[in-house]
Amino acid sequence: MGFVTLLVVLFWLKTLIAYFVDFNLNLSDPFQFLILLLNPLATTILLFGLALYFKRARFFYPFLFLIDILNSLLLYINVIYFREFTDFMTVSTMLGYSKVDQGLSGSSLALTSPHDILYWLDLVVVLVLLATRRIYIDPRPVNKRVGLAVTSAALLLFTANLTLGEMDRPQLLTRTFDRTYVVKYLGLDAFTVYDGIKTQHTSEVRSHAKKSELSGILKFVHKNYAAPDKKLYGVAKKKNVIVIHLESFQQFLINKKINGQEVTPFLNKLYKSKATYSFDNFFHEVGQGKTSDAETMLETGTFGLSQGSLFTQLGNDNTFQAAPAIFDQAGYTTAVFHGNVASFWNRSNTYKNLGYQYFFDASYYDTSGDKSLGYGLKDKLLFNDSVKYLQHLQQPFYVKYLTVTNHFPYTLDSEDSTFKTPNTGDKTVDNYFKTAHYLDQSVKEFYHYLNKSGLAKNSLIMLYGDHYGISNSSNPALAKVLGVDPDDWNDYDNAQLQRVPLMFNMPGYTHGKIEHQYGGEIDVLPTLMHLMGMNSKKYLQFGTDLFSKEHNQVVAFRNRDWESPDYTSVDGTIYSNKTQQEIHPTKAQQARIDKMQKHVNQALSFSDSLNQKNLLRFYHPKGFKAVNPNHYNYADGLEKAEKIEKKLGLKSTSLFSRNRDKSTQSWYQTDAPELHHKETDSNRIKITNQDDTSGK
Ligand code: GP9
Ligand code: MN
Repeated sequence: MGFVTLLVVLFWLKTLIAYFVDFNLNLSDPFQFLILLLNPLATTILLFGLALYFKRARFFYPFLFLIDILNSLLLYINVIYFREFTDFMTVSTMLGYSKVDQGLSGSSLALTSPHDILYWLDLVVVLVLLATRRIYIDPRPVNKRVGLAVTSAALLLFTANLTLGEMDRPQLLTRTFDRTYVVKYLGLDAFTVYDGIKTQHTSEVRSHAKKSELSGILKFVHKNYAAPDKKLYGVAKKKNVIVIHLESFQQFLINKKINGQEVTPFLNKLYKSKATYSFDNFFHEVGQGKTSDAETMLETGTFGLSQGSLFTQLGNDNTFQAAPAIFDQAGYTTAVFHGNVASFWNRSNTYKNLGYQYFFDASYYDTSGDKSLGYGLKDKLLFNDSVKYLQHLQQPFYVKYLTVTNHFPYTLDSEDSTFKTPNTGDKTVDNYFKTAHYLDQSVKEFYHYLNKSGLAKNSLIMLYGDHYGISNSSNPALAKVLGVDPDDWNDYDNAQLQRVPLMFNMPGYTHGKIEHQYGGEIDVLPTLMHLMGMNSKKYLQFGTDLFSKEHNQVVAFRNRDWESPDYTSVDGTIYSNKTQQEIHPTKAQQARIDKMQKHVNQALSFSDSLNQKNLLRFYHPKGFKAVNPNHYNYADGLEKAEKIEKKLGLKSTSLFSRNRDKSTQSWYQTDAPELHHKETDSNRIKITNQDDTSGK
């Protein structure tokens, strides 16, 4: 027992060295610190304790040593891997399956560091002590019950650990937004086992998949296809596409006033502008993958998964025929601007499979001091600080801005806002209006630049809210602001609040209006493609063009609830949208309802099967070139863009070239106070770029 304890303690200390010296785990509070201190213990005791089941010393000692060596090896390869990729090694990387994780570049020797000796020293010292009999080999067998007791204690400790983790991060394992989080809360061993089980499951599903399984999906998709409205097909042909992702932004914010002040005056203007097609019955359809689910639908035309995030679970390996690649092959430059770390939602890997040429993540911006909040660079700075990259991209481009400031818990530094919040008694609800107001100002500043630079008139700007910002549990508090009695609040009301904005703004256009048809995020890609004059028919997309006369107005939610112009279905209960009351359907109504439910079930399960089994690898739309993720590297984006600019010379269409090789930054006006803050060493997020191997 003493010997096992000694090795456990030594291994625990080594793990803490890795946690605090080598891994960037970004601890935000003392509670997380406590969990981190504890989390290596449970699995180490569990594994090392197995040795106690061996009665004979000649098995006990070698087994214990072997476990220690293997576990040290796992820890150490992760230390090395982290130094290069700022991520943990997944099982599929270890087994060499993954398409996007390149091997360690250069010599791994360059990635070692003098203190690495500490990862092995304990084993050497203990061996020497054993050999020189300073540690005495005890031949007496341990009682079997001791082994059982230790195993049970370890399992109990693990349960406690998991509970603490879930308390701090609900749905830690089901959502898995970032590998770092799992290691931070549960430790490296638990992460590896968890990841191994998932990998095994995915690869099993895939290896059994056959090309023939595509045929049912193809039939469903073809039957659903909705032909474009001829008047709108190609209205934005050859224009730039600028996607503005409005984080956690719900439709009720549009035209809302608090204490007599408009919350989002600029977006309200865009919303009713003649240059904009806006939608007032448009719903988000995300599941646990939240932002990444919205991205999945918008980029691929397929749904997120029923559990967790497609980006994290399948993003490394899946075959996609997605917007970035489609635009790329139509001659567009494609890029994402996002002020959070690239590993979040596994974007750095997934974007390569989607075919994004550039990813300007947190490592491209000064996020120090007050310039960022928990999810990254503040929006006003994101738009302003992206100009230096945007202006070097060749036009036409398809670019996406992922904002973050309007994100739970909706805190903002006092210098960023004077907006007077309501007083509902729920801090989340109150502050939501403040950060939404900030987001509105950020977009307004960006538009000023778009107009000044002339980009506006050459672009289609698509704005959308990715998902709710106020969860159902806070909706009763919100009800007061919406002028509804909180006591009358029910599931029907929750469902109605899942509306988010969708706007296609084309400065200079004059036929825009507010559209009332029902639709959801799954419908965006075919709609956008048709506006751009791109045929969507050959792609496997699960939504339909919102402007088409044949557009299907049944909106599928990830949990199989749905929304339609007449009815709302929540958990099997049907409400009439007209009376807002539960109905008990007649036979004829029931038949219609069943038909809608069947459509929803089929769409979701066909989409899941397509993605889970990676069936697009068997599908080859004519003229579409398969994406090779290894062609993309997201380090040195600016250098890459400038090189292309130089090569093209007079033919370069970047803003910078068009402005006679002068920066356009001075056209940008922002009142962000942080602009004048010096760069400091403190940072609210940890920035790293996985593709940057220069060691800068
Ligand atoms: C983080 C951001 C937030 O990078 O996209 O994601 P969410 O928590 O909304 O899914
Ligand atoms: Mn989001």
